Amino acid sequence: MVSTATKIAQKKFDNCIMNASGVWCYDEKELSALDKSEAASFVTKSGTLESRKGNPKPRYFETDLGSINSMGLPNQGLEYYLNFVNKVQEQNPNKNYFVSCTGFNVQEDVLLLEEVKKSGFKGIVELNLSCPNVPGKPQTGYDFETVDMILQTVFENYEGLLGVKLPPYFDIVHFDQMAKILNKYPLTYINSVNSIGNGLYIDEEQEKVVIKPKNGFGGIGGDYIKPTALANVHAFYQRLDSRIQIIGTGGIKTGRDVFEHILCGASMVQVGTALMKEGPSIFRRLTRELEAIMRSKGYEKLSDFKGKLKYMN
Ligand code: RRO
Repeated sequence: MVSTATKIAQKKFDNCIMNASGVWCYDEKELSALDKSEAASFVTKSGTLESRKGNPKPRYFETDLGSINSMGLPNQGLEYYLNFVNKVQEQNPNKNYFVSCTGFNVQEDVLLLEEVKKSGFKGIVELNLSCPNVPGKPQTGYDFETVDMILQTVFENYEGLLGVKLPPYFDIVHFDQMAKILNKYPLTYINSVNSIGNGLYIDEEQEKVVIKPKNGFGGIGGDYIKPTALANVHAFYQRLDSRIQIIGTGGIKTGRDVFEHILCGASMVQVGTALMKEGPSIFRRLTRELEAIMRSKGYEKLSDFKGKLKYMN
């Protein structure tokens, strides 16, 4: 018997595949569809203190190899997501859920987490430190001192289970520096990676950008980013204390991609662009494909291969 079950912070999930925040999680209708699918769980769109309309459309575009987006954090406000997830949690006491949130400064992060606490939410919070698309706001995850200060302040004020969504890093020194900061805090997990920020996709015939905000610059997802995502998952797997788990996100569209993320050290994986393209039925296909790979290799459970990437001598 092959099992794709996993645990995050001792909470059990009967599968290891779920949505990435921002995809199929904007409102109750989308979240309910995920809840009914074979996804292990769901995470909401990152909620802010007030609801937001986001950037002007078109703000998402699919390419053969992935996607580009500059959504600009459209969301219903954190309160909406907490109310919905708490309701779903009551109906499904054996499932575990994630709520994503993001403030525009550390004071807002603290207020958001107070709201989480007050709501009685029993799941896991994902603090998004890596939105690439709000004009004039740099990605927090690239400012190491600010990440350190935010985590210090957040953990002085919040005792629940909390992970962070990180941008991709591209330099070994940055993996070292960021891991040193992350290891100081009682994080439940890190999620690597958010989209690769500020790419540019061009319609060659029209000689024109394909999304309106920021003159066409946007976060890149899909096939383009799998090698970067795998590198980030594995770099942090090598450097983080084993108490901090890893959720792998980036370029997953087949069971093989899921397998590779887990081989690099992920305990759970999230699907963004491919979920957008295929819809929630993708979770059934990915699960069957992962099971087939595990069966063919004689693996029964994720721990048989998790983090066991081999190097050359
Ligand atoms: O809403 C967005 O534009 C967005 C966010 Br918050 C994020 O974290 N990652 C992304 O690719 N888009």
